[in-house]
Amino acid sequence: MCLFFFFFFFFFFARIDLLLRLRVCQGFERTAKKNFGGGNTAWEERKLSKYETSEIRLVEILETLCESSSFECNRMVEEHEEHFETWWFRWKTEHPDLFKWFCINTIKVCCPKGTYGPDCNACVGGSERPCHGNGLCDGDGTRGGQGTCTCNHGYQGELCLDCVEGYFSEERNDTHAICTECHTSCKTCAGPSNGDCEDCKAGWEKDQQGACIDVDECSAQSPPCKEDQLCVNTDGSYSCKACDKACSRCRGEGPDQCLACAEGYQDEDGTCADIDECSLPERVCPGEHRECVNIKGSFRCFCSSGFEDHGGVCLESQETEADEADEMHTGADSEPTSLHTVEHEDL
Ligand SMILES: *[C@@H]1O[C@H](CO)[C@@H](O)[C@H](O)[C@H]1NC(C)=O
Ligand SMILES: [Ca+2]
Repeated sequence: MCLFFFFFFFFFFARIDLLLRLRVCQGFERTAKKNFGGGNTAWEERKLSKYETSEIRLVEILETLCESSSFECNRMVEEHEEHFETWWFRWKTEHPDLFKWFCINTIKVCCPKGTYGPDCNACVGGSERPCHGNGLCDGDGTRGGQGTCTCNHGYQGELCLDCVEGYFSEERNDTHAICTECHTSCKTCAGPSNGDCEDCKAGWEKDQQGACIDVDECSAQSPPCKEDQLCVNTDGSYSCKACDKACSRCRGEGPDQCLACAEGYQDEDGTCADIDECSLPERVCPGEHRECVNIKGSFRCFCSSGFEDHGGVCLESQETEADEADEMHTGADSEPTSLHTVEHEDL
């Protein structure tokens, strides 16, 4: 009869339902422990009184087993009310752990910790320390899964006793393994320091003592950055930073670290400074009614107030004053830029 119930249960209820029950049961474990022992001494002390062993008390407790919002949990408790009654009046002294009695042994939706599958077999590595303490057992505590291990970071192998590349074995026997990360400079290693590297990672090389040290890419024969960039060496790598815009080549940050000045700048006491083209003896904005504005690294030409550009010539404006500002043009590159914008640019 019991066997019949077992098969009925497993073959006539959908698998989804089983997963749902498992979830409910796992949540149920906490409340069951809280209400029925697992160190609940208050209950232990009071359980001999008439009230504490009464059906009224059972009903009260069943009402607190589920969150009122959990439809699935309440449905399951209702569905198995008889089981709870049986346990309450017959088994709770012998099997005080309701979760174990109900979820694992009676309705069989869970397995004890460290076991998995329909028959609650021990996980790989044993039920005491599944995966030798270095991984997760597939299906642990459920009636499903394969019992195989997904190893924690740093560990590998069916038994999670081997170290992955970049980790070394600190301790190892048939049942215990501790894998520790190598020094950041090592690709593979036998110990924790950079002197314990077997191979260096890219960006590191062995020194005369055999320890992995940073490669200074910036001092190489042909440095890796562009001509107008500053090369910055870092541990295991390097970076390229744009030089100050006053420099065309540089040895550091700032306009005083230029090796050569950029166009529109000139050396003044060791610093590359902007050239004020507008104050050069030679006029850079030729033509009548044309004015010059100096900007950093360059300059702009535009027609004077009340004039506008017509094919490179500044002619008296025919439009109202309000429009004039918008209509003013720059000279040399003849980009339509208003005076307003020019005045704010880098000045
Ligand atoms: C393996 O190592 C662990 C931890 O060092 C130790 O507790 C255990 O007894 C060892 N087992 C064997 C078989 O040597
Ligand atoms: Ca480097």
